[in-house]
Amino acid sequence: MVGNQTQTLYVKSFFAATIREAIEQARQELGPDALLLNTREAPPEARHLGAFEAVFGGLPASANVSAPAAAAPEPAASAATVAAPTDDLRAQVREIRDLVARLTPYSTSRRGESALERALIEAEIPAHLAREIDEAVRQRGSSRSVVEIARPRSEGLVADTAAELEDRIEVDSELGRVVALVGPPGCGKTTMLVKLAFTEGIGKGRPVRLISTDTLRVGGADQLRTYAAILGVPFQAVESTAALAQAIDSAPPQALVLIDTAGYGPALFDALAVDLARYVASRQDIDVHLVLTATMRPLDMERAAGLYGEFRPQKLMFTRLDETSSYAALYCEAVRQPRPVSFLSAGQSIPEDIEEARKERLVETLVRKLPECLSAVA
Ligand SMILES: Nc1nc2c(ncn2[C@@H]2O[C@H](COP(=O)(O)OP(=O)(O)OP(=O)(O)O)[C@@H](O)[C@H]2O)c(=O)[nH]1
Ligand SMILES: [Mg+2]
Repeated sequence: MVGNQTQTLYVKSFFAATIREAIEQARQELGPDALLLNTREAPPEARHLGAFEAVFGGLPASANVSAPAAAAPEPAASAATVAAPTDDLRAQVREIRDLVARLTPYSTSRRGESALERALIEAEIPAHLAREIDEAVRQRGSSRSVVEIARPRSEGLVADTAAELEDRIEVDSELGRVVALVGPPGCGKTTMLVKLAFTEGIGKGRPVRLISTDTLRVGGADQLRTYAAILGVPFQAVESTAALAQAIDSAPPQALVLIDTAGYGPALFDALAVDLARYVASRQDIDVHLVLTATMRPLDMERAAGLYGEFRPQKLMFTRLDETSSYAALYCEAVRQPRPVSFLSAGQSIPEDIEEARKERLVETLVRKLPECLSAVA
């Protein structure tokens, strides 16, 4: 292993029995900022130093290179080249790093799209978001150390993409004292509410109060009334916002108050839900969660979110994760909103099928599909 430097840009060769060893030596000596410029079999005149050569470039500030600035070049057989004509060498180094990153699988451009971008689209991520994620992953790639860049394609790219996907969403399973679930008909509000009563109330030794505002439909409140009886917790069906206010305010301060609402489609929402929505939105102490199903099409999710936006939900819940093999739609809705995801449901069993939202879980199907999608578009 030999080399020399100027005070500006240096280029240095490392020789070893394998390329990996040469890169590791370079990393130890030069640190993570040095750039891998080339690897090759060692030329005959340097073969005695090692079978392979890894050529690195960088700025002296980032390297532990001991030769003085004016050191004379070493003999040709083992010497590295020196070059550095411009003032803005840091910019040059960045450029070279980007170039190296572009030569790696972070972007294997064809028809203007990168492989990752096309793989994300294949995994049902909309084109504009796929492009943004691809760009961000490329940035991550270009700021990685050369050794990491040199890692096999799948490891680095999938790990960077998973990290980028996770960074774009929030999770928060902290419940307020008073919680209301709102959302389209049949999305799983009542079922989720009962699961919460079990796990977040009774399971944690906390008193629970169940309230249903679903009193316009015949038998609307009966399901929750029955569960309240099974759980042995107080239940109240309220027919007006005044009655709702009274029910909330009369609950003990330490109680978890869970409010169920009826689901209304666009045709009935204005007539039947707006008063309740305005009241709920006006109360700062109500923690409103919008419940959507993982099986909804992205546009339908967006429309439902628009309609139920009247309630000013602070968080999102997703149900029916068990009924789909792709979480792309729910992931994109969580990114689009952007509101934290609180709880997930992947089945009908009460209380088993509830889980606190975790980022890895929300990107799980996308990350699992990625290697397959990458090889499909390669
Ligand atoms: N497969 C599956 N079914 C679910 C899940 N969550 C709820 N369900 C089922 O979906 C159906 C509707 O659930 P509800 O809790 O009554 O839905 P809702 O939002 O209260 O319905 P409305 O009050 O009519 O608006 C029930 O049969 C539930 O068992 C889930 O995560 N997976
Ligand atoms: Mg219901």
